Amino acid sequence: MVIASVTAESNERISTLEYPVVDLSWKRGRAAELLVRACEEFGFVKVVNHGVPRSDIAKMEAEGARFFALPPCEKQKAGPPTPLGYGIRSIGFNGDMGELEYLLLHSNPSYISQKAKTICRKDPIHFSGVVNEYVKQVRQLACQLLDMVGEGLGLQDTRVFSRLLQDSENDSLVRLNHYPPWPGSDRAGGDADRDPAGGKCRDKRSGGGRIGFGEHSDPQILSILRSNDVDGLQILSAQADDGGVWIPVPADPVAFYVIVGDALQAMTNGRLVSVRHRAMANSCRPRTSTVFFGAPSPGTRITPLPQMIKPDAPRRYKSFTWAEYKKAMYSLRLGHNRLDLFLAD
Ligand code: GA4
Repeated sequence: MVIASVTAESNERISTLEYPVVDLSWKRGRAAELLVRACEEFGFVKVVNHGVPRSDIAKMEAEGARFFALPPCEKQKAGPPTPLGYGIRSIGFNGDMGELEYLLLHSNPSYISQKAKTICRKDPIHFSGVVNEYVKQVRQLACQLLDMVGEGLGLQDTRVFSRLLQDSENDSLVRLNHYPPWPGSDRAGGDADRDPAGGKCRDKRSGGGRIGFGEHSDPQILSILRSNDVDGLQILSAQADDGGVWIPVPADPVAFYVIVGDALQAMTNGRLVSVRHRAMANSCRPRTSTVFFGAPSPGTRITPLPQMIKPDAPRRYKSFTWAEYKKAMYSLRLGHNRLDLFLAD
């Protein structure tokens, strides 16, 4: 695994932090091994040479930009979030707030074509075509990565994870986020400010600042994220001494970022970890991101795979359905460690 490093500045210190990168043009066995290591150590990996056509990415980005540029009253027609739909600042049902607006959609084509009528009234067929193609490509990437995880873990049934995302009843979602520019970012005391040398806008890499989407883990199996060229994503590295350090992950619009979700942590009996992460909204330029959340069908039972339970790795989680997990997550705050509710006795 290639380890990329970033230098983070905060008021207290300057440190070099690392995150893993896997190139899908590497030999499959080697890439699978390194992918598993990244998911064990970080629960996160940047993936390059992923094979998703640039044109599909560009079309999806253009649809997001078109929607978020609409007047507020037009965007509201696709809301309020139930949790699906258009939302602004409010996240979930329990008072979580962030500096963003978003479209949260089910990945099912019939849902998308229905919802497209409120999102893109001029050409709903074009909108749903673009989203469906993007979802198809990114789901394929998620399945390829999950098969590699199955191989890297040495499972006999290497498709055990990807099958869940291919189920016709799968509950996968797609989310378009728009983090507005921060007008305060050029003022003294702002977390992002003007570069004194060039007068250009720059992002500071860590420390305080404006939260776009607060600290959380993703509940699903695997999330596939990409963004425009504006920084903001941070992952929490578990460190024994100070309870974790925020690692800023520099934006790379041609890469995808892979995030292990709670369901994959449970199925691997804690061997792969669902990474806590957040999005900062510190830049004087708008940040946009698109996330595919790969989830099983509501009735699927999430349970540690028997091969993952060993004398030195006793069973850590109870068995629960995805519907039960969703019920729990929507009754809790964003930052809750919800998987802890399902620890084995
Ligand atoms: C976090 C990951 C995904 O964005 C999401 C979020 C969901 C929502 O925005 O509706 C949740 C959050 C996320 C976890 C806890 C609950 C549900 C907001 C919230 C407070 C779409 C998801 O699946 O879980």
